[in-house]
This record gives sequence, C-alpha cells and structure tokens, in this order.
Amino acid sequence: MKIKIAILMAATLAFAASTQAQGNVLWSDNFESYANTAALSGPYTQLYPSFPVLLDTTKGYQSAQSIHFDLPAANSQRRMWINIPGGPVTPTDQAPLKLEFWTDLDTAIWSTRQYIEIRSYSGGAYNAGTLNQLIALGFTSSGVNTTRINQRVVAGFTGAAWGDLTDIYATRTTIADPNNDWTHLAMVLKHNTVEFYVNGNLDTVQTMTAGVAFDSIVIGSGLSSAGADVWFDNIKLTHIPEPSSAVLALLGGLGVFAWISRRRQA
Ligand SMILES: [Ca+2]
Ligand SMILES: [Ca+2]
Repeated sequence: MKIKIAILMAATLAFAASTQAQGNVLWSDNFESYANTAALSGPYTQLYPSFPVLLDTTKGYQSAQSIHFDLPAANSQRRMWINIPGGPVTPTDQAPLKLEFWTDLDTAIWSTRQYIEIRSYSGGAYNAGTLNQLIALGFTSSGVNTTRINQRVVAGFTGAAWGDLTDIYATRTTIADPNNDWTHLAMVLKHNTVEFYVNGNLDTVQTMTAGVAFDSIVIGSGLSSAGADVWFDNIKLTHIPEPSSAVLALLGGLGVFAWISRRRQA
C-alpha cells in the first residue's frame, strides 16, 4: 500500500505541475474555424469595418489559417478587439495572466506597425470609461529600435511607454527569415510587473501599476504599416493557477485516500 500511495503522490505532483504549466485558458483562437474574413466579425468587433483584419486561409502556425495584416497605407485600417470572456481579471504574483501568440513577418523593415494589446478600463470592458492600463507586444516604428520586437507599458512604468526587447532570442530579421516560420511571443502580467518572453525565454521585465483588472484584447495597430506583411496565430489568454494551492488541494485529497485505505486494510 505504501508503494501505491507513493506512486499516486508522484502522479499527483506531475499532474499539478502540468496544470500549473497549462493554467486555466480564459480565451484562445487558432483561426481555424472561420470560413472567410467576414466571419471574424462574429466574435470580434472590427474597429474599421471597411478595412477588416484579414483571415489568411493559406498559412498558419502548424495549421491552415491565421490572421494577416497586409500593407495598410493609411491609419484607421485593420484593428479588432474582443472582451475577455467572463469579465475582467486581476493578475497577482501567485496567479499571473499570460497572453501569448505566434507571429511571422515577410520582411524586416523599420516601418512595421502591428501589435497585440491587453487593456484595462474603469468600466471593465473595451472603451468603457477611463483607460487604466495598456500593455502591447509586437512591432512599432517610432521611439524604438526598429530592428527589434517592441513592447509597451503605458501606466506605472518610469520611462517611455514603448521599449524594446533584446536581440538575444529574436529580432525582426530572424522572424522574417523564410526558414524560420513562426516566433512565439508572450507577456506574463503579475501584481506590478510584466514579463516579456520570446520562444519561451524570459527576455525583458517592466514594472507597471499594481492590482489592475484587465478586460479586453486589441489585435492590430489600426495604423499605416507599409513595408511588411504581419501574421498572428494561436492567440491565447491563460490565468495561471497558484501552484502551491493546487498541489496542496490534491495532496490533501490523497491524504484522505490514504486514511480510507488504511481503514479498509485494518
Ligand atoms: Ca491557425
Ligand atoms: Ca518567417
């Protein structure tokens, strides 16, 4: 019986570790379910309906489809938003909020301006009341190193709102390399910090205002972005559960199981 319990405890810890890694997916989209660009306007609101974000049915991250930004030559083009299903979420150090996606470029050029944002409004939904916070990850063209991936933390960061990731894990050139199909980018929001990851590597950490509830995701800049085509796929928002409590709850359940087993044996 002791061996059985030991095996169960090992299995439980493995399960808890995998749960921690996967977290609770609040929202995700791999863009495989849409028949055409118009179908994106079901779940998403296009900010500029005459120039919607495009569905690409010829290219995807390990899949057939993705979303595509061609070469918007004017502002007010190709930008859409969605509220987080279930309402606003306040990340903590124990239960962070992770927004991740895959991206690709066809050319490394300074003028690229496409990114994905997570936002917080006083009214708890996109554009409701005052904008409290905005974190962005992707590519922009002014006030940054335009050979890099760029990030933005609007409130609570003592510096320019836009900044750069390092060139250690990826640059616009490595992303645009035709031999390198897709690059994984992620932001992990905690109580008062945001961590930016490239292909699973922690690249840059910024401070931000503490205890903000995030409510919506905005995809695309809506700005002119002449020069490079940009793709996004597998956008996913995860609420990572507190690891200690998940493990303790499962181990607590196992303790009861062990007690029952001992009683049955007696
Ligand atoms: Ca896809
Ligand atoms: Ca590429």
